[in-house]
Amino acid sequence: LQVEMDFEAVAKYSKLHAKPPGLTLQYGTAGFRTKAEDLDHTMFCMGLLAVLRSKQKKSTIGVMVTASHNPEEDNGVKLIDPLGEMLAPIWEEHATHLANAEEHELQGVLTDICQKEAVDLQQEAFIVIGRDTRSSSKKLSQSVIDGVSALGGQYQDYGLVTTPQLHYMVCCRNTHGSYGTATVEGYYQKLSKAFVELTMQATSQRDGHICLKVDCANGIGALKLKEMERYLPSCFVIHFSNDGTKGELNHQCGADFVKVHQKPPVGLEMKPGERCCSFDGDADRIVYYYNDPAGHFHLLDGDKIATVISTFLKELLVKAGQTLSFAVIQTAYANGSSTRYLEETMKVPVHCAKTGVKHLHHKAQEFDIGVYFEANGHGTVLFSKAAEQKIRYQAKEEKNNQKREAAKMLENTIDLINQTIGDAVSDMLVIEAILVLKNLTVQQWDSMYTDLPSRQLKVKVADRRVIDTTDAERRAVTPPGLQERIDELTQRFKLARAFVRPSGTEDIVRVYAEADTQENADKLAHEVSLAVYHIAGGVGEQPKA
Ligand code: G16
Repeated sequence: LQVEMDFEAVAKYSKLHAKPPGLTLQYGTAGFRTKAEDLDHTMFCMGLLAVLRSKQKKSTIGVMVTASHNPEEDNGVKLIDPLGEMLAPIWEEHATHLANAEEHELQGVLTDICQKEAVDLQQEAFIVIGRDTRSSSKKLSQSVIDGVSALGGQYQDYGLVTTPQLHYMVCCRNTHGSYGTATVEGYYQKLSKAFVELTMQATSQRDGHICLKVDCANGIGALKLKEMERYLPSCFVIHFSNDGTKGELNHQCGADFVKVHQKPPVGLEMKPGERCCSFDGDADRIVYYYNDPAGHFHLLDGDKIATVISTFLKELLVKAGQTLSFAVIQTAYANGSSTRYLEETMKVPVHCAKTGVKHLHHKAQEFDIGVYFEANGHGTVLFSKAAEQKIRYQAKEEKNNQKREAAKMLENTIDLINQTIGDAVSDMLVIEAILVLKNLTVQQWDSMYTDLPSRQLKVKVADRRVIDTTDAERRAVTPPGLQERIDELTQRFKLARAFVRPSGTEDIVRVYAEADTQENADKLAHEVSLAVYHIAGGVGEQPKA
């Protein structure tokens, strides 16, 4: 170590953020998440850790205070790595060690991380901080700031921002502005400019109007989309629901509620055929939906979003004459019909990753163009540096008009997409642009393929870590007997598939089932929940049909 760490400052600050006795937390699917009242100490530790990571990478690191889709009383923290991506796995382990260290162990754990990771303590550290609209977030972000200050880090507090906006800021700062300007205005300007340029290329602008109902989950998405509205063309009319003026965050609304319950959020009235979408609590997920004339609800989830975006991109690549490697990354939750459609009809390679965008993101980086979406609406598109250069060059230099136009559209799409992470606002603009450009109604988009009926359930168990999975979470290896029982149950239904996995954001086990009819999917999901309850140590009431 080149210089000593100021342990006195750490000790002084850490006394103000004492660890709740007996609390152990794990850096989960998207950071730490639990009851807000237990998180003060963890937040302080993440301030400390962000400084070490920043010094090691000689880059700006982000700390976002949010529990995204969880209820209002929860909170959490996500760390953001230099290019706006999720924290590297080995640092997740450091995060867990540090957060769980007792007061007298802090110094040792910090020193250990510095040694293992060759952190140069003389290096300056810069941290950007953001938070969602939860009532606990302001105070918790102050705890992060104390952690940053204790190790002498510099910081900028962006205050209320969506999670993807903070990812964007980190990337802008570390690319010295080449990704964009690191302000919320910079974000609005970049996206709206790309959106206008892209949609200008539409030959068949329906009636020229884009009309969309947006359920903002009573979260940060409402504030930020309202701010952005004035940057969008006036023909883009947004009707806000659950904008935080009265309802509770994520309560009977938002992307997670709509996806899991397969029904519209409260507070949003739908006329047949009207295009609607829901964000989640920190606006990194989006799902679309509409009611048909018979009043049936239709959900267009992350799988349908991945499909329409892939179709659009593939068509443009053909028009531009670009041969770039292309793949779609899904998780075990992807509807079987979507995978079949992508592979068999579109002839696109599909890969299955573990839940958590960090896993999908990583896999998507292996291709020139990697489209990744979780069924819950969390996803984006990644373009390799080489692919981006080729497209930008062609958009400028190509002599053939048709090819150049296609390349320009690809270029605008690159600029419209938030490549750092799934982003509800950016994804929404991409989808709206595609629908205009392809002159598609939401029903036409929906009819690309028909989802297999599915059901998701949650089961409470004493310790969800007893369930261990393999094969991208599609099979359970422990506890003994559970997978055998799931296989046995699945065999009883047609076109059936089911799996279970411990959630990394809530203290529950998730159950997923699909089958030929809704009744069968419901039955299978229920039977599997009972298996989890009995074999994996269920607590409380036995799951009801
Ligand atoms: C987070 C992750 C997502 C994941 C979701 C649920 O979303 O970013 O990738 O799908 O949690 O994870 P789990 O099933 O492990 O609870 P968010 O929107 O809550 O940050």
